[in-house]
Amino acid sequence: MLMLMKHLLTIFLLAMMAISCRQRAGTETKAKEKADSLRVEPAANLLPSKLVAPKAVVPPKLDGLPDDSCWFLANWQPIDQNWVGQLYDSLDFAGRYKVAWDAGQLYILAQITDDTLRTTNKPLESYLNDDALILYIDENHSGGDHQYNYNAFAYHLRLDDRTVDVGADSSAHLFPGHCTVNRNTRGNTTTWEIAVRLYPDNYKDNATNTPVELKEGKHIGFAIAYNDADRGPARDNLVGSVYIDGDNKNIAWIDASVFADLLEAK
Ligand SMILES: [Ca+2]
Ligand SMILES: [Ca+2]
Ligand SMILES: [Ca+2]
Ligand SMILES: [Ca+2]
Repeated sequence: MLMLMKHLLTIFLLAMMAISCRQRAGTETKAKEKADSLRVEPAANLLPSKLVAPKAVVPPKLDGLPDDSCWFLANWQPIDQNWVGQLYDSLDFAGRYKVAWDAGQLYILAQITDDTLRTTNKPLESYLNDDALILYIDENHSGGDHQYNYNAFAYHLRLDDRTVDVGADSSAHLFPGHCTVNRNTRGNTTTWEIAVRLYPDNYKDNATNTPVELKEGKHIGFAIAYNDADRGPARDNLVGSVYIDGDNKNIAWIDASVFADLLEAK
């Protein structure tokens, strides 16, 4: 009899423990659901910017003139998101761009209105304080951190024809040969025509790196911005092509997740 009671008591205690565990698990699930519902995702993730780039059957002639056949196929996209700086007007800065591609390179046409063009002969020290067109390129559209690595590139195309990005050693470096650039300035408007080779995230400094081949249906992460320096010692504005949520909008040089999803179409 005593054995039977002990047995029943054991079963009762085990049943109570099981019920308690289930209740606790349920409470944890509810707490997680509540936390998930309260979490505000970056708008860039909720509403990812999407771009479609046509294939350039004939590569554009990089002469700063927008009369190539691929530019008639591509749509203008705005550069109108003020990531850094005070309000500006359309005399101070206005910008728009188009993108096309072929197997070898990505092509960008940018039309930039800027009231004062300024550069120095110190590309590595002053690349943030001089006028520059910046291309943000994430070859495999992985998103994520690219601050001090080559998960993505942020090419600062300068008016002195040099290209600067931050390297894996966290210092600014020149990246000759990655971008071919030509410009044509009339009045306050400069037309930039650029070809870019896309390097994969296993890019190595001081080594032979092979650019990837582009093809129809491939997605890359892409954004473009203009670093507008006019008369002060530092830049006045950094104006980009993608909406960035939150107070700190100067994150495209760090986080490739804010780039637009660019599809290489027919
Ligand atoms: Ca041209
Ligand atoms: Ca300006
Ligand atoms: Ca990447
Ligand atoms: Ca300027």
